[in-house]
Amino acid sequence: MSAGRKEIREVKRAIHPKYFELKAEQERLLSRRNRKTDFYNGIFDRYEYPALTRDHVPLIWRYDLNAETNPYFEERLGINAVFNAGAIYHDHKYCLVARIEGSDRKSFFAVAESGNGTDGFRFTEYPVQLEDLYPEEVNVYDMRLTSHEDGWIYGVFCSESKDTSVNDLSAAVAAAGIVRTKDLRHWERLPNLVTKRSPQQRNVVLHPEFVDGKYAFYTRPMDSFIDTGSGGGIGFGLAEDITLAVIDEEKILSRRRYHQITEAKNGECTVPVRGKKGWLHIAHGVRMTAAGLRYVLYAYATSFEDPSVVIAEPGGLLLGPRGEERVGDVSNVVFSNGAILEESGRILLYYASSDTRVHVAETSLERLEDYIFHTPQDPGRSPLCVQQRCGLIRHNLELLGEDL
Ligand code: M1P
Repeated sequence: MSAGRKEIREVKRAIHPKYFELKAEQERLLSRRNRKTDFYNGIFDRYEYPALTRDHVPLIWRYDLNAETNPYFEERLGINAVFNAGAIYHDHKYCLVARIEGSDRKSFFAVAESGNGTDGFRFTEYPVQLEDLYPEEVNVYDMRLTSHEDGWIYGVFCSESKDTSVNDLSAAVAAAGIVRTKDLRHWERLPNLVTKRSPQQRNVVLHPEFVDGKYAFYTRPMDSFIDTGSGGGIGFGLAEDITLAVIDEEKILSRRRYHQITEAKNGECTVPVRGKKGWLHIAHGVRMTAAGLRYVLYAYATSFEDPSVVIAEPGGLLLGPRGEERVGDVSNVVFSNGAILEESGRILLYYASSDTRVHVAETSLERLEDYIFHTPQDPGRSPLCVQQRCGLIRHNLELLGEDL
């Protein structure tokens, strides 16, 4: 036997046999085809299997394969969850930049690619290795990807640091981090966004086009890390220079409202897409319940002339957690940071459930626009909601030719 062959055999012998068993199992998961469920509401279709879970994370990111140094084949660097993924169609592939949370509670980003956008997502070789610009930064998460008209793909994410100004161990400060790339492999980190009037920011999304020649951001002004406090909802602000982005003024466009789905807080989710009548937005709304915070997705539209002006705001939620989606690390949550609009008009919406896994739902530009412009607004009070529903019933009884 040649020396080279002997070496290969020895290296293989050093690999723990359990690796090959788990690898075959993972391969079955990664090659499993996804399909639409029977769920029907006319607005979107849900797919049966999550697009990404912690079980999709490569084994070589988690285990030391060496049988000598890892005789029990223990997971050395565990993964807790894979969720809140930014999404983009790039280089003929559907790409997600997922938030991966390690067992140590710190999150990082990794790119997963699929040929069809609904199944077969595989992580690329290494996680994203962000430039370490801020020594005080402890955690990063929730990247939104914007293909901007300036030619770059931007990633805007939450950069979290400990709040050292107060005597509270869990106090934190959230800011918007910014990176840019041309290939989803090499990332240039830019300074964090500065919002002069808001002490904290999360859920910041970059608009894909210049507005008045400036970079336009959807923001979420907050007084503190968890509570938005005086922050009235989703904000909008302009920055002259993306390499040193500063927003002087934020205008609130999608407001929090008492006894609506946005009462506790809300935030922009996906990068808005151009419809026929306006920019179509998907956001999340949060309310407090006896079981804790409940997160759902909602939609609205803004004007082409001024994307900070809301022109349609359907009442209620677009998508809420159902069945198994309700349970996870942070239960009763659906959250999204990414959707892909295909040339055909098909939209794939990637949403995470309960901060645990990533699902895919499908709609089209026409269907989403119809939903946004023709779903009635929330009338704000129960008696008005009853009137609204009775109006629909009368209309249908008339159509059916039945007694009113
Ligand atoms: O746990 C639910 C979500 O909580 C935060 O969102 P928001 O800032 O709107 O409260 C984020 O940490 C998000 O990642 C998480 O999914």
